[in-house]
Amino acid sequence: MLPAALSVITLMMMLMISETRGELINNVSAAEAFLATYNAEASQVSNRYAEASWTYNTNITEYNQEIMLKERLAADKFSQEAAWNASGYNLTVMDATMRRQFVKIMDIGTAAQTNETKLIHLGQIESEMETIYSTAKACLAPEKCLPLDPDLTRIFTTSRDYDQLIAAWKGWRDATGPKLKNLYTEFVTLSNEAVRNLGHADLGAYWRSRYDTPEFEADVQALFDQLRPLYEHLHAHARRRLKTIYGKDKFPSSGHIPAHLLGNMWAQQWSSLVDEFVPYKGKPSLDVTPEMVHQNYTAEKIFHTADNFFQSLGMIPMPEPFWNKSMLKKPTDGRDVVCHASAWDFSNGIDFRIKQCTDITQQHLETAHHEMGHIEYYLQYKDQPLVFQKGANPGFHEAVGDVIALSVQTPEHMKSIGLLHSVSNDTETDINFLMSMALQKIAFLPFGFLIDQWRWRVFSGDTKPEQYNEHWWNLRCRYQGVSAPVERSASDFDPGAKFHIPANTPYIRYFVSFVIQFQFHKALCDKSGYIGPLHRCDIYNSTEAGTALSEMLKLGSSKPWTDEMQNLTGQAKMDAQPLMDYFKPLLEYLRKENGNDYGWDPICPDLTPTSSGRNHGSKVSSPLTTLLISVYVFFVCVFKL
Ligand code: X8Z
Ligand code: ZN
Repeated sequence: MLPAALSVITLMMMLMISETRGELINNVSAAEAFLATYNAEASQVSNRYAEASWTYNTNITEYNQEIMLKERLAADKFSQEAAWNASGYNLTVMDATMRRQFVKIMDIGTAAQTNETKLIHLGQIESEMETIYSTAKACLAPEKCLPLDPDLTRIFTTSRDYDQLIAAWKGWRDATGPKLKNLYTEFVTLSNEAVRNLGHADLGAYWRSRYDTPEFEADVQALFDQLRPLYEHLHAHARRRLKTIYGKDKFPSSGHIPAHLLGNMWAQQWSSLVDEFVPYKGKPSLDVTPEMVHQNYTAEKIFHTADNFFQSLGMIPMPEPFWNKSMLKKPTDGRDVVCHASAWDFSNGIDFRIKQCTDITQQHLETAHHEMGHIEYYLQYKDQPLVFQKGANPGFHEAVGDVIALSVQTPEHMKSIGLLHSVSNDTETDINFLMSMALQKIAFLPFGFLIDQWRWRVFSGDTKPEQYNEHWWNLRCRYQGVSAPVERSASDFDPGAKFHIPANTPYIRYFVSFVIQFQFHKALCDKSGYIGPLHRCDIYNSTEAGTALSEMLKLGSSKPWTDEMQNLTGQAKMDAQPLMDYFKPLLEYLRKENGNDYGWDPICPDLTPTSSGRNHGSKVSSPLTTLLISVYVFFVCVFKL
């Protein structure tokens, strides 16, 4: 009988690969020897690819791209061969841990493209897209072309000039999307073809398989629906405040917020508008950026602050090579680099690095903790077999640093590290603080949810290339309640203006992380002995919390994530309740403030020049709405209802 832990996909993989094989190897000692050799060789292959990729990421040149692609091909071929060899072993005679390793060795993703020309081409397309994104500059005027980091980002965080923000918003999309669209279409075809060799329906199905949950799509949809009221009420508050800054005439009657007004290139997190959005403006500011600048914070100091927190929990300090080899600042020697922050594991147990174009801001302080969370995970699971050197699921990896940052950002903690001067203990300060956290955490939810809603449909073929941009905006309008500030067309490719699309990084992991990090936070606060409202908990110095977190991180992906969730939190499922509990006082405040003034039309406003007024759109734009109104008018006129 086959063990229950073998998924359908695994079985298909085994069948497809072993179709042409003879007898399977039943000898468990031989399987053990295979794993030992695999681990040693795979670490070396992975290390070489990581080195070449780092060189390219920190110095984008054609030459470095070529070397990186050579190593990627070597790694892909190694994976193919290992998968083939692993498929010769009989999984049914193994214990669960050994079998789990074999299954993971066979699950090689797009490396399963057996046509070498296509495999090489896929690598080229992916690196080409990353180069286009990371070297793009938005031209705000003929002589004024600016990179995303730090220039355009600074415009978004500091400018309140409606037209300048439009120029930056449109300029960035013009500089990225159109150059990426055809490459992306080709990328979709090639990657789908590759993962179909493993029995996955398409690349989206392959990505979702990392969560090992048959109902994963329904689960995330249910979480999103549960959290939707929080976002709707935050959105209404933001819209009201923005109308006072920019004027009501700049807002469509559909209820959407123009996407360039939320302090962020993608309207994904609204923290830079905290001073505009706090309910009680008379209280001291919670934005610590000016204080960081005043105290001459450096990138190094930011990362030492983060390291200090991990150490206070008794967790593993950043090792020496981290401090010597990381790229913590954007180079000033004219080199092009991939500025989007990332954390690197060189698969040799000693070399771990962060690459971040750190700016001295509160947001970068938070990102530094986020990235260091990845490194802490790498350090904790470094002694696991290579295939288990991964997060329990991708959302777990994204959550580690954020959990730490939830404590760091409490006003009491900020005061203890000298970044806030006074912290009063009143309800108004509390609500202001919750608003600042909501701009980071709640504002993000629909964005984190929708990116892969879009991609899953692109990969499945439901969304065709000519519908890419239209479907993107359908989701942005429906879920985020934001609309394009200028007319868009099918030749635009606005998803390409967000790093994770050209870089091919799955995104639902962040939505998952934003939910489960509150589950983790609650569990760790309990372990630390904290009693009180969740949003005021700071686990600093709690070795009980640190030990519990380390125990989980050490396991890597060796156990199902549900077991790890159960161990830490006492329940096996993703659960939005701790997030709801954290923000409960804010939701109560917002419900009162908003009354019935919240929500938006799910359909995008009409932006064509013929529609009434500039950027006004209309709430009655859908044919269905028009029909309903006509029927209503008919009944009113005829029957005098
Ligand atoms: O990409 C990231 C991290 C690297 S894993 C900086 N994040 C997402 C984003 O920037 O879009 C963290 C939050 C969401
Ligand atoms: Zn991350």
